[in-house]
Amino acid sequence: MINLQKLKNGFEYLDISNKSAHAKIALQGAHIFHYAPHNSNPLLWLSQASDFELGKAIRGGVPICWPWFGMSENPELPQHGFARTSMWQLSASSEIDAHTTELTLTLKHSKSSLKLWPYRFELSLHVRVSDTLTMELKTTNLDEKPFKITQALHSYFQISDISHVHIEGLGKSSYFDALTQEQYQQNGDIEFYQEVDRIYQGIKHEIRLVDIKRQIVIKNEGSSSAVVWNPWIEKCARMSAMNNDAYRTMVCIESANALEDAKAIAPLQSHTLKAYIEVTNL
Ligand code: TA6
Repeated sequence: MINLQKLKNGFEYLDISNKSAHAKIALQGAHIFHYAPHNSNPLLWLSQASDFELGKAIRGGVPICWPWFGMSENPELPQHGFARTSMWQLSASSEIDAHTTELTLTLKHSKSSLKLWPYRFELSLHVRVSDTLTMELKTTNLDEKPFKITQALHSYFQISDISHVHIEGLGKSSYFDALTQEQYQQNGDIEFYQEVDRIYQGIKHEIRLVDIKRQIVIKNEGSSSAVVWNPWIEKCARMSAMNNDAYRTMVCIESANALEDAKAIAPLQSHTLKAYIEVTNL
């Protein structure tokens, strides 16, 4: 079942339920802010202090960072681009079977987008809600000139506690550390003892977020970079829409095209970034 819901302030989202899972997707930002297969607690973390306000990104779920990840060269432009605060359209939906629902949300260039980024485009997010979650973010260049994008499906995952989790699958990758602005080599699993904000590069394998009772597996296509982020104590206290202890129950593993994994897209060509997320109970 797909229901359009509206909060008192006008904020609209799609409530999707089938025999395998429950999900919620805001029309602003095509932002998935809840996903729970029926055999598991929610996979996505959502801040208890999150604002559901028009023009402000939800803190949690899967913000879409596009057409740039992080800061643009022009510091006056919004961090992580404008897609996450733009209003998208539901362009297709289908209940494939009792266990599977598919939807497509679309964003096109507009007068306001052209002021921020001077290209005509179509961006679509195809979502498959079932016992796994699949997101396909397709960028099509509708302009006469080529353009280059960096992007991320900035997934916030719900965890039992930051001291109980580790990340497998990035053990042989190099990464750019956004905190020191230096390049390092990862050796072994990632554990968290301090703020982590890294762009892993040259990724060829699936990534596993291992918690006490479950493991979340992330498989990406059209991407060779992934961001791992936890703000830790001080940054968490400074962050908007985040309680002081929120860093304990979330970690971001973001399916990305960042740094040298940026994508140049020629006129009338497309690029698709795909993330496939599943949970297994341990
Ligand atoms: O992906 C990591 C990151 O770029 C961090 O540096 C960080 O502050 C964060 O995303 C959240 O950004 P936001 O713009 O949503 O506050």
